[in-house]
Amino acid sequence: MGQLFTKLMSIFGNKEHKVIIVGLDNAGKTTILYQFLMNEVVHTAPTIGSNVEEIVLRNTHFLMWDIGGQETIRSTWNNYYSNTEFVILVIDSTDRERLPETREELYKMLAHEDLKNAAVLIFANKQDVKDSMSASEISASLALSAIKDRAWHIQGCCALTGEG
Ligand SMILES: Nc1nc2c(ncn2[C@@H]2O[C@H](COP(=O)(O)OP(=O)(O)OP(=O)(O)O)[C@@H](O)[C@H]2O)c(=O)[nH]1
Ligand SMILES: [Mg+2]
Repeated sequence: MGQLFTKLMSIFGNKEHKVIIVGLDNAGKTTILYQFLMNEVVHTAPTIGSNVEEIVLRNTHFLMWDIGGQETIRSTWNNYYSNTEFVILVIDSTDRERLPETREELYKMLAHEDLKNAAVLIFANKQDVKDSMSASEISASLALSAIKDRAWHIQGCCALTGEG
């Protein structure tokens, strides 16, 4: 039994899961990546291209790709899609004006063949800022309840403290 478990763990436990972190520029993607990696806030500059880190959470290995969110870079997101198991969409909850733009990017991603089996985690980031939109407000604006073809979850968070 023990041996079997060890064998199964060696097959499943060490598998690396590919995660992509996407969202508009300034959403907090890079801050979140390094909060995951080091439990620290790093000083960031806008990401041109991507950052990648291997992160181990409860014995599970994730290869996390943090991709730049500036408009010109968004057209390259699809180069990162193949074999992605989890999409983390980061939203700046203070940025009401650009929520429709995020919504457009989200539904474009969901329609992409390479992401049809990927689960989606949405971080409603910057919850520390007064008057930021709540996770439920964002959920309604993005019509998340209409997503029936995959697992998804929305979570309010603050990348500066790691809360959420
Ligand atoms: N108040 C507050 N500021 C945050 C939070 N998360 C990130 N920031 C700030 O938001 C700014 C942008 O963060 P980044 O992590 O560089 O954003 P990004 O999504 O990687 O941006 P691009 O690389 O341009 O796509 C930085 O000044 C961060 O310190 C948060 O939870 N609360
Ligand atoms: Mg970045």
